[in-house]
Amino acid sequence: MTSIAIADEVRAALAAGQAVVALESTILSHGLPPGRNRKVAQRLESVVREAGAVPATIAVLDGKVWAGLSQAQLDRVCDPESGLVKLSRRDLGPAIALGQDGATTVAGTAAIAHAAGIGVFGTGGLGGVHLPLPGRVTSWDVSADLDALAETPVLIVSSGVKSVLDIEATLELLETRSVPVLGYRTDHFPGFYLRESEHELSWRVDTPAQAAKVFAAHRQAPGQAGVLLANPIPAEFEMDRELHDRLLADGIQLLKDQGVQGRDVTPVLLEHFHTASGGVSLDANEALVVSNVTLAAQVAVELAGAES
Ligand code: PSU
Ligand code: MN
Repeated sequence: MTSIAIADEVRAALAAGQAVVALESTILSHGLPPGRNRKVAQRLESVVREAGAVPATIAVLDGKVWAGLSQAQLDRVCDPESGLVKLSRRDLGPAIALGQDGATTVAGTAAIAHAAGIGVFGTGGLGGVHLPLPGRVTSWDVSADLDALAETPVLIVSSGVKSVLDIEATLELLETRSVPVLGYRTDHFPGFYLRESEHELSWRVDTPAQAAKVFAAHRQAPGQAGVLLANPIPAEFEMDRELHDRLLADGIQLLKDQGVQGRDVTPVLLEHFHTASGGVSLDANEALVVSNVTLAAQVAVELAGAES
């Protein structure tokens, strides 16, 4: 792996065996509107600190990979004028070689976090398996987030996958790729804007300490896979199911009408939800990512305590 510029505070925490939490930047640059994204960036770093861990937001700036960003760097990531590209794991080489600015997805962030020695990562929604295009039986749009999870021994906290995805296929693939999925205080896989999907999970944990214990044992077991800790959106921010289903149906139609494909699908769909719901989905998105990042920090603190 290329050299990573690790912020001083992050480096010191890692050297001392203290808790560190990786945060992605695509949710900031491509998942949330300008202005709001900067506030969320600040809030995520604050909740990590309040839980006793050090935040390491990950991005590529001027072709350099960063783990831990300054305030000015966060400004840059959140400014649409900066024109950051969305970087999945495969895009890291080109972005570095060509000296570009880019925001890392879950796949890109997980790879960099692991290379930097950071084991825990909190985010909003994980990429997954898309529904097939009209006329097709299977979809070839499968997020590289799933492969990254299968090949990177990190623990990722998320509230499930976006509602436009095929949840059943996503969970099947995670099973095939030997990624354990733990429900946090739930027996069902969460539905991102909704607390529950109909899909049952094999494993459940009820405390950060239990999650840390599972992750520690998992790392000792054979294989390189990560762990997915699935944390439902806080109850008071769960979206009304009817509104959700209507936005989803309209969103899918919009993607079809505009011929949106590939890496643009997620940002276009999120933007549709945010505008068409009058900001309800935006509040939901912020609440769930704050909750996930808080839980990630609590798990990281437990892990650091167990290892010291
Ligand atoms: N889901 C969200 N918000 C996001 C993303 C997903 O609700 O911002 C971002 C994450 O960075 C995730 C990426 O890793 O989209 C997945 O994109 P794709 O499906 O193109 O792999
Ligand atoms: Mn995709």
